[in-house]
Order: sequence, then structure tokens, then C-alpha cells
Amino acid sequence: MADKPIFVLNGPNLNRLGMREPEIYGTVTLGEVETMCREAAGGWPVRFHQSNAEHQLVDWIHEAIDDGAGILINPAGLTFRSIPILDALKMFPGPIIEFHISNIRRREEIYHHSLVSPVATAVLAGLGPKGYALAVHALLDMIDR
Ligand code: DHK
Repeated sequence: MADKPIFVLNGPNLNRLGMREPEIYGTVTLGEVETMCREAAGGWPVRFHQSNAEHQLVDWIHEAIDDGAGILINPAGLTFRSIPILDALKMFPGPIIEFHISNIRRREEIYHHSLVSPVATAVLAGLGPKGYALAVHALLDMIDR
């Protein structure tokens, strides 16, 4: 049976990666992050998405519920406010890695309380954009277990 894809989902403003506060998020673009994720997946199918719209992220999580093996999600600013994303992730039966480019616990207080962490299998934060590749390896390892 063909491997079910992993979903790499990115929230608001991450389409501006590379230009957005490079001192925090680096100069790597989201397109380069996608390439790194696909390379790290080593042929395992990857569905890579970004949206500034909460409902679109919820729809992709529903797709993962029906067809995905794992979710790697950077909800960005929705991490701290989105009940719909939390509720959708609760339905996902496989491993979930919550990912943040920056160490959100070392930033302003508004970034300290994630609604997603209680349903995440693991949380990675502060590794910079190249951390996405590490997260993909970790997610695939969880799936293979
Ligand atoms: C990205 C964002 O857009 C912020 O809202 C989060 C996260 C941090 C990141 O580090 O990837 O607070």
C-alpha cells in the first residue's frame, strides 16, 4: 500500500518568510523550506501548504485526518488563539509535531501559551527554518515506529 503523505502546514505570515523579521525568522524563504522538507522526506509523499486563513488550515487538517500519516504544523500566530485548529487536530489519529522557527518561550508573553501543545506529540521551537528538515525526520521516525 502506498505511503500516506505527511502534511506540512504553515499559518499566517509565513508566506513572507525570508523578508519578515529576518533577525528572528532568518532569510530562508518558504519555498526553500518546502524544498528542504521534501528532501528530508526522502521520497515519502509530502503535502506542503501555507495559508493566512484559519479555515484553510482546518480544511487541510481534515484532509490529513482522512488521508495523512502525520502532521507537522507551524500555526504561527494562530498557535495562541485558534480553537478551531485545536479541535481539528484532536481528531487526527497520527503523530503531530508542533513547530516554531523561533523559541516562542523566549519571546514576548503573547507567544508563550500554545493551544496546540496539549494535542501535539512533540514540540520543536527555536531551531530556525532549517529545523523543519529535522522535524520531518522526527515525524517519519514516529510513523515508522
Ligand atoms: C511564527 C509566527 O508567525 C509567530 O506568530 C509565532 C512562529 C512564532 C515561529 O517562530 O515560527 O509566534
